[in-house]
Amino acid sequence: MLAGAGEHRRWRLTREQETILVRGACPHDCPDTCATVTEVRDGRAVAFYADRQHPVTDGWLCAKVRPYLERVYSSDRLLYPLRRVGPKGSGAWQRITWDEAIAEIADRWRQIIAEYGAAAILPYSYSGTLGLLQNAICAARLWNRMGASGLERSICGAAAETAVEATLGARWAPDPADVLHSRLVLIWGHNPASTGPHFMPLLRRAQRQGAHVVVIDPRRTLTARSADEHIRPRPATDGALALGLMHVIFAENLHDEPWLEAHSLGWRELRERVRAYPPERVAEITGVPAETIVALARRYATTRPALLKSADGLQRHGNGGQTFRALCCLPAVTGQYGVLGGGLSYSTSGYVKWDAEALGHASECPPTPRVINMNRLGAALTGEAADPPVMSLYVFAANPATSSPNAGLIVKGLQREDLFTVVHEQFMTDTARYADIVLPATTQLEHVDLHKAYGHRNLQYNHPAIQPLGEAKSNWDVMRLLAGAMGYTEPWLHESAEEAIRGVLDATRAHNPYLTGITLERLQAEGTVPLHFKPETRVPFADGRFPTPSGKVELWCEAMRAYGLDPLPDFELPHEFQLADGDNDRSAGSGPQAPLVLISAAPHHFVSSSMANQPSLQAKEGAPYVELHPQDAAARGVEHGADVILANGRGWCRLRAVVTEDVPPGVAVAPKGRWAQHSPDGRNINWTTSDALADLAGQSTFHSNLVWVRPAAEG
Ligand SMILES: Nc1nc2c(c(=O)[nH]1)N[C@H]1C(S)=C(S)[C@@H](COP(=O)(O)OP(=O)(O)OC[C@H]3O[C@@H](n4cnc5c(=O)[nH]c(N)nc54)[C@H](O)[C@@H]3O)O[C@H]1N2
Ligand SMILES: Nc1nc2c(c(=O)[nH]1)N[C@H]1C(S)=C(S)[C@@H](COP(=O)(O)OP(=O)(O)OC[C@H]3O[C@@H](n4cnc5c(=O)[nH]c(N)nc54)[C@H](O)[C@@H]3O)O[C@H]1N2
Ligand SMILES: [Mo]
Repeated sequence: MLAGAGEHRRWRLTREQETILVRGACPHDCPDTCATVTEVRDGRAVAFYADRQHPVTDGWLCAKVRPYLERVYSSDRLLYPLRRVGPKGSGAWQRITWDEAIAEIADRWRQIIAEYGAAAILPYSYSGTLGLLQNAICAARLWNRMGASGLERSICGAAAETAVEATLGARWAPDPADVLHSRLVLIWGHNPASTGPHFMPLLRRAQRQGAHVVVIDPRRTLTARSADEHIRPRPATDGALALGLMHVIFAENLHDEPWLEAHSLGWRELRERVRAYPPERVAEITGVPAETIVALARRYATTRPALLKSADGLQRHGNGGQTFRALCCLPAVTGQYGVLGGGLSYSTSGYVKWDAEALGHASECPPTPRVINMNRLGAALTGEAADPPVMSLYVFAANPATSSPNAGLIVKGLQREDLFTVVHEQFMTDTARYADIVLPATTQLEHVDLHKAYGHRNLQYNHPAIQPLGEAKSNWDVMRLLAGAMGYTEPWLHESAEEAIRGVLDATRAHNPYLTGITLERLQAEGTVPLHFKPETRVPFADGRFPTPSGKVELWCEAMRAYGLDPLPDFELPHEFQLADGDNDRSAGSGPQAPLVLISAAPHHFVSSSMANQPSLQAKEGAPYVELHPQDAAARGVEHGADVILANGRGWCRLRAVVTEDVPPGVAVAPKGRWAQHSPDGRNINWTTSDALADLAGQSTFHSNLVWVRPAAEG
C-alpha cells in the first residue's frame, strides 16, 4: 500500500510484493480533477482508488469513477482500427492495420485539400479528457498546421466564462475549502452533489458550523435536499431574480457604497437599471413569492461572508450571458469580492491559461480559415457551412451524436455519403457508428497527461500505469502519425509527450506567477502540486485589483457591446419561450396541449455520455427517464412508470415517466448523456434540444427547450 511520505516523492510509489502504485489524475469533465492511484501487478491494473494525500479528493472517488477498471478492461473497448464496409451506421466493419488507416486518412485529406481547401476539414473534440496534452494540444497543433476549420468550443459554459471575464477581468475562484469561512452560501443553478461531489463534505461542515445554505434551482436536486432553503424560480428567469435582489438591496440602502465607489464601474447606472425590477414584478416573472425575494436580498446583504457558487447549468439558456452578468454583479453590490469566505465561486480555470503560442504554434501556421460553432454541427454538416462544405470530420474525445444539440440533424449530416468521418474513441459510440474509419483510443491509465482543475487550485500529473490495450493509441500519438503521413515536418508536431507538456508548461510559467516553482520534474515526483499563491492573492481580488480595462468590477461593461449586448445586465426571456405564448408561467396552463420546459441536466452516474455504456452504472441510473410533476402527468394521462413521447419541431424521443414533485409544474427533467443506441427507438433527448445560440459567446441553449409530452401508448 502507499508507503510513508518519502515514498510519495516518486511516481512509482513503492513496490510491495510486485505491486506497483502509479499516481494519476481523473481526466473527466468535472471540477474535482481527482488524484488517483492505480495498483499494477504483472502489467495489469488490479486496483484503482483515490489518493489520500490530495486536499480535495481526500481519499475517496465518486460513484462513477470508482469502477474505472470496469471501463478500462471492458470487453466493449475498441482495440483495433476499423474501416466501414456496409452503409453508414450499419455496424459492418473490417479490421485494418494502423498503417492502412493512417494512409487512407491522409490520402482522403490530400484529395479534399486539393479540391476544396483545408477549410473543408473540421476537427471536433471536447471534453472526453481535459488533459493539456490529450485534449488542448491535440485540438490545436495539427489543425493549425493544416489550416483546417476552427471549432468554437461553446457547448458548455462559454456565456458564463465570457461574462465572468468581462465583469471581473479573470476567471478566478476561491479555494473550495474557503467555504468553511462562509456564513451564507447561495448555490445558484448548480448541483455539486452530482457534478462536483468533493465540494459536499466541505459544504456540510460549513453548514454544521452554522452557515445557511440556499439552493436556487427549479428542480429539487440532491444538493437542494440538504439545503436550509430551496428557491425554485421558473427556468431561465434567474436574471430577473438577481436584478430583483439588487433592487431590494439598493432600495433598502443595504449596498456597500464605499466598496462600490472604490472598486466598481457603473454602480449608479446599475442602481437605476434595477429600479425596473421591484419584488412584485420579479415574483410575476420568476414565480418566486415577493416575500422570499425580499428576505433573500436582506439575508444576502447582511450576512458576511456570503459566497455565491454557480456553474454552467443555469446559463444553457437563450439569455445565459446576461443572466450570468447579473449574478456577477451581486457580490460587488454587497462588497463581497476579495473577502475570505465570500465572493463568487464559478471556476478556477483562469489561474492557468496555457500559453497559446506554445500550445498551438499558430504564428507559424496559415490563418484559421473559418470557425464553426460546435453547437451548429448538424447545420454545418447539412449545408450551413457551404463555402467550402465540410467534407471531412475528425472526432476525438467527444460524442456529438449523443451530446450535442439537435442530434437528429447531426445524424443526418453523418449519413452523408460524401462526408469522410474519422472517429478516435475508446468505445463504439453513437458517433463512432457513423464513421468511415474508427481508431482505438487509450484510456487515462494508458497515457501520460497533465491536468489543471476548474474546481480547485492544484495541478495533477498523470503517469501511465499500464501499456495500451490492444492497438489503442493516445490522441497525441495519433496526431504525430497523421502529421507524418501529411508530410508535416515541424518538430512541434513530432515531440514526445513529455517534451510537448514541458514546452507548454515552461512557456506558461514564464509569465504566470501562479506556476512559480512548478516544473515538470516536480509534477512527476509529487503528482499533486498546489498553484503558487502569495498571501495577498490567496483570496481572489483581495488586493482590490480587477484585471479589467478599468481595473474595477465592470458592472457597466463596455465590452458587452461588442457582443451586441447591453453594457448593463438586463432580463429577457429566451426566444424559444417567448414564441410559444409570451408567458413563461407554464404551471398555470398545464393542459395537455401546453409544452413543458425540458431541463436536461447532469446525470449522477455518468459524465455527459462518458460512462453511460458501463453496465454497473447503467444499472444504478435505471432506464432512460423523464421526471414530470403529478399535475402535468395527470393532465396528459401519463402514469408513473409508463413510456412517454417527448416531441417538438426538431425531433422526438421515448422515455420512462417518473412522476414526482421534485420537478415543478411546467418543467420536465431528463438528464443528459444517454446513448441513443441504448435508448428506445435509438434516440435520446438531444433529438429535441435546440441548436440556437444564446445571447453571448455562441453558448448552447440546451435548456431553452419546449417539448410536448404524451403517453407512448397513444401512438
Ligand atoms: N455526475 C456528473 N458530473 C458532471 C457532469 C455529468 O454529466 N455528470 N458534467 C460535467 C460538466 S460537462 C459540467 S459543465 C458540469 C456542470 O455542473 P452543473 O452546472 O452543476 O450541472 P448541471 O446539472 O448541468 O446544471 C446544474 C443545475 O442547473 C439547473 N438549471 C437548469 N436551468 C436552470 C435555470 O434556468 N435556473 C436555475 N436556477 N437553475 C437551472 C438544473 O436543474 C441543474 O440542477 O458538471 C460536470 N460534472
Ligand atoms: N441535453 C444536454 N446535452 C448536453 C448538456 C446538457 O446540459 N444537456 N451539456 C453539455 C456539456 S456541459 C458538455 S461539456 C458536453 C460534453 O460533450 P462531449 O465532449 O461530447 O462529452 P461526452 O459525451 O462525454 O463524450 C466524450 C467521449 O470522449 C471519449 N474519450 C474519453 N477519453 C478519450 C481520449 O483520451 N481520447 C479519445 N479519442 N476519446 C476519449 C469518451 O469515450 C466519450 O465517448 O455535453 C453537452 N450535452
Ligand atoms: Mo460541460
